[in-house]
Amino acid sequence: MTDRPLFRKILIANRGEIALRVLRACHDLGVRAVVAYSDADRDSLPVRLADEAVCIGPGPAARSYNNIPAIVSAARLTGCDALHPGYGFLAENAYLAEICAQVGVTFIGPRPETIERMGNKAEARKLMAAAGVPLVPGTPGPVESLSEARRAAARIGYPVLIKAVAGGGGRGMRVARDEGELVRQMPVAQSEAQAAFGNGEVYLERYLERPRHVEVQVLADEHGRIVAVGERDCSIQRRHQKVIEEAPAPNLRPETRAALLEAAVTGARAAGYTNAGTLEFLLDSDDRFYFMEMNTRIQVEHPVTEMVTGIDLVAWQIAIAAGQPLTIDEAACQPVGHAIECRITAEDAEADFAPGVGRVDTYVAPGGPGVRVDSHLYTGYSIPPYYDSLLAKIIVWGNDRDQAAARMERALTETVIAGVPQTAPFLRRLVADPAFRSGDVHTGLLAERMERLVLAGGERG
Ligand code: MV4
Repeated sequence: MTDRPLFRKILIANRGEIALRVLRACHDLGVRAVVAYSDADRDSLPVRLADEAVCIGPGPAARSYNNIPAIVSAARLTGCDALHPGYGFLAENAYLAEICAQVGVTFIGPRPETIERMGNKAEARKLMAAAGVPLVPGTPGPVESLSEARRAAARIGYPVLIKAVAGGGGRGMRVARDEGELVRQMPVAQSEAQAAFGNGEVYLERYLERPRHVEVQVLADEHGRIVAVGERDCSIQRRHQKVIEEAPAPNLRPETRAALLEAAVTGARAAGYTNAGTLEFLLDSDDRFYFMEMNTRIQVEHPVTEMVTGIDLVAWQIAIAAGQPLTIDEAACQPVGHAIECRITAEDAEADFAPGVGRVDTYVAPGGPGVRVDSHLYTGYSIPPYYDSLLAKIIVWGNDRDQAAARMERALTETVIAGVPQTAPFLRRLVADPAFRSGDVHTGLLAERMERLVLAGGERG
């Protein structure tokens, strides 16, 4: 990268650990940064460490972190020539990207049309199918009648999954294991979809039993160069929230991995993609993979990819947005060792993960060889009630998966977060669980092991 700063000043339109992560990338690159914050985040670490900070509104996100006029005004008034949206909030809002372009602020992300196109999940699937990226066998669009559903299910093969066209995040899905179940479940699924999403349309897919969630990180510059930086396994989820992520994906055959990364590059190219993005796939027990959706932002779990490649993904987001050419190749993306991330949240694992707020009376972060902590916590910090419950991401690196897991157990044991409920003790039991240690991970694992993980409650604290 060059001597001249990539940008004069970047507005960070986010909060918490990701605001801090982006701020650190700015400082590593020699770019000044302004943190846009809500009243509730006035005393936060990213505000304290920023070169400048600007208040954009009251605590509720609708009036601050999701308020496009307030954010774009903040960028203009502080003389920023670029904006980083982080993840969540407006990170995948095509209007924000469009308005930034109109007022001469570079949006650090893909083009507005790309965000829009990938945000429409049906259109994204169509585009990927046309590019030759595999999809789960299913109906191309909504099924109108019961007889159409029966014909389609017979062609797809049972079990089938009935999915709401307007659904997402796992909501509005029903399994039918035979034609009798299909006939019974179709009307239920349709009326549920109508009630939940205001759209009763459903489509069918072959139901994959206990699939894995494997996603591919891509970087694409504005000169046509696209690389797959590697894959992450994010199968350890609770109610569609990721809990543990790792790179590389364990027990993946080299030829499957190569085909997956190639499919991701093909998909990103077909989408005309630029900047950092992630293609999500489901992987079945026969190692077949199927495209699910594309995320047009930096993701929470990006550090595991950084730990095994040494590539700074956020710095590349900024460099790409400044028009720099991508100078990394497939060889630079070969993973070295293994990385695992645990998300510590302010939830009570013994009380069905009820969220808590309040003051962090003591915070002691883990450290030592191979440990990275991405967190905005400090002793005395008060968790505001308005936002998500993520407190800290512990990311560890090891020569292999066993060493990484052992280090994660150590790091979680060292971690002290007192005064609020927090999931570090739960995560330590999960990382120690033989089902996780086996590497035979899948999206049903956490639910299957939950009973023994929360019953081992004597180790709290
Ligand atoms: C599936 C599936 C099995 N078969 N589709 C859940 C969220 C949504 N975006 C896709 N999801 C699933 N789709 C077929 N045809 C299982 C899931 C699924 C899942 C996927 C990814 C990560 C965690 C999951 C947990 C339960 C179910």
